[in-house]
Amino acid sequence: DPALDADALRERAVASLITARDRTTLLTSCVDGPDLTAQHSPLMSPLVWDLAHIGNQEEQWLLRAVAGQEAIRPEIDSLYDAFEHPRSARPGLPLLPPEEARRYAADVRGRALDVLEAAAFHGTRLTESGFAFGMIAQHEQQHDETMLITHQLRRGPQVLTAPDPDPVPLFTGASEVLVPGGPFTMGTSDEPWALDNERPAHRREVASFFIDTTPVTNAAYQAFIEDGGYDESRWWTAEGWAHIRRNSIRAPLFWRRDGRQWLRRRFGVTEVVPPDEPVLHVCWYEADAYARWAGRRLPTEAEWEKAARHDPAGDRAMRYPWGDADPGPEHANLGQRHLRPAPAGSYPAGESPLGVRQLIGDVWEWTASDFLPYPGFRAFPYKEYSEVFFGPEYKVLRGGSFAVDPVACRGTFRNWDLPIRRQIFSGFRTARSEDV
Ligand code: AVJ
Ligand code: FE
Repeated sequence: DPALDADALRERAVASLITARDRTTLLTSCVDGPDLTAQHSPLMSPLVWDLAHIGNQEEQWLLRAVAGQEAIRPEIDSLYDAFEHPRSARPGLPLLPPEEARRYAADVRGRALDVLEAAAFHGTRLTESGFAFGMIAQHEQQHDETMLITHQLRRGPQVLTAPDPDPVPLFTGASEVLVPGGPFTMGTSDEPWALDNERPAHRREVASFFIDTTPVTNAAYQAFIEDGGYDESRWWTAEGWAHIRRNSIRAPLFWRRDGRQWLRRRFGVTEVVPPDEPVLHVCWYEADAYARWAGRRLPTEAEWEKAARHDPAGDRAMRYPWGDADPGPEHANLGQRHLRPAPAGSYPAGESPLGVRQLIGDVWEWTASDFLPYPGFRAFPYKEYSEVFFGPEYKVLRGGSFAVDPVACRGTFRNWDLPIRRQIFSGFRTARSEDV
């Protein structure tokens, strides 16, 4: 019944937009005005920029592109165009002050819900299955992750709290599994809200390889540090070695040595680095060097996706490691429900058929691969989402972090960043070829 489908899509779109706005509201109301307009790091926008940018993107896509409405405030478009002004320059712009930014985003949202109420979910690629609404919910959630990064970089007392993940017994399963070689289906052509870079589905040949059953832990990473990992150029690529020397990098971001132990700052609180938790805030160069030190390597993006989606029993590409069901709290640490990764070995209900855990949630996982288009890629609906970033400068991250909402996380979802970046919620797992 197509009418029922439309109701279900409308409900899903409304719920996704509301969940995103609740998160945005929390992240922009837990600090006061000066903290919203301040720049907490040159790597980040002022929070008040993200807030109005969220509203502006929603206005451009849901009100203007989908519904054909006139611009509410055409003069502000350029202020919130990410390509016109680098993040470091945004505090100097005549941005909407916090109250005005809030009102603007709320005004757009009110009108967008009216558009959604009347929307048909077919006819154009933008409205097919509610794509534009899903895209905008994902966009807001991506900025909610960005704003959480800003909160992590901000100096000052704790303003955000969340319960810790449930403790689990120390993981004692196999440390790696063999993923048998052969073709699998990478990417998707039928996930309605998948973004352009995840498309289309295509066959890939992947040789047999071993992959870690859990992300690399702080304890394992500390062993690399204690073994002099940051002092030996042989573990590093030439660029990686130059980068860590030039910037005196000797540990993950936010870590500080205190006698014999490591401390880290996390959302305004200093704590002992928890040994069993996946390592967080490492750049691609650090992940790559650790893997080489361990006699291993980072998985390629195709290997990661095969480990996460391939069902060897049915030669079928699943939406998630556990199957096709939407992520629930039993599957993965997503949605800023917790403000830290869960211990390695958590979420047995979320493991893949071969027994790989925590592929989804907890930490973004660096892969060996550059961010490139799939065969048959078509930019949609705008080149600036993915296409302008394709090339060797950006490395792909997979799987999402604790800060990512389920709406913006799938077995096919692709994230990317520069190999020097580590303010992001990034970790990794390692792999090795079968014949090595
Ligand atoms: C996909 C996370 C790299 O934050 O730069 C937000 C997402 N694109 N607004 C980013 C995005 C436009 C993007 N990443
Ligand atoms: Fe954006």
